[in-house]
Amino acid sequence: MRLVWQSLCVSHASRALYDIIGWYLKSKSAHVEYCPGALSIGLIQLVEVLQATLTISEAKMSSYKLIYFNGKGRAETARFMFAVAKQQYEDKRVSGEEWAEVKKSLLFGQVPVLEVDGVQLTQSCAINRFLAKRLNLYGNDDMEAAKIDQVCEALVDLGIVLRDCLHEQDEDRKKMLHKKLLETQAPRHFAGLVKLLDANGGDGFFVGNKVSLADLDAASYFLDMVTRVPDLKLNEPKLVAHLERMKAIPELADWLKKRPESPF
Ligand SMILES: N[C@@H](CCC(=O)N[C@@H](CS)C(=O)NCC(=O)O)C(=O)O
Repeated sequence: MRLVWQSLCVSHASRALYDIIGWYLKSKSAHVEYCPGALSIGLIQLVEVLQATLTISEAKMSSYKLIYFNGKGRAETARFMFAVAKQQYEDKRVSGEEWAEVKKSLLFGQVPVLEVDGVQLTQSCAINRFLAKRLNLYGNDDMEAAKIDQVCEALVDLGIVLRDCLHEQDEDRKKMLHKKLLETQAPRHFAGLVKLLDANGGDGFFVGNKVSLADLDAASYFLDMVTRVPDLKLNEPKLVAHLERMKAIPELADWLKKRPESPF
């Protein structure tokens, strides 16, 4: 994609500034063509538009390979982001036979792993944030990004309790964890999430005025993770309505229709 950086001048000083920025952007990317002189529009807006366009074009031009098992688990939020952003990627699902060999090649011997232009990234939260930034799903500013993190971290906490409960082998302890999850931890987390939705208007997104990592992470949890625990119901109408809104996003609806069957 070719961008034309048109430097504009209101005064000699601003002209110099435009030229410096134009030169800087060109030095950073071969996709910017710097043409001094011409049109007059606001410097800040222009820089913002350029930065956003560069980020998007950088995201679109990279190659992505997501490595996980044939499951939703810790990889599905990333898949939701790829779907909503209409970003191409390789969805590599490692089979049981391949796993021992693949494991040796991974930094922590675990998945998910995201390869970006051949560079390996591990840890689902780091992968999700990286993708959210790349795919313009991380809010409009630092405050929105922090609010998005807030939702994701609450879901991580809930996920820990949920997995503890699922994986516990001791029957008595499993019962105790299950009761605690149903009676204390899930209601507390659900209530907090409803408060965050309410604080943002109640019937839209978790943060700001557009879909973000927070919404897609919540959708992935409530659609897949929560259903794995017997008797755990998403019994907050506002969270159910939020999930329905997410499922209605055409690109996500399309992914949900075509995603492979998987055991978890
Ligand atoms: N903190 C890591 C945990 C990764 C993790 O536990 N991965 C599991 C699958 S969900 C795994 O690779 N298990 C196989 C193994 O450890 O051999 C993350 O969030 O990515």
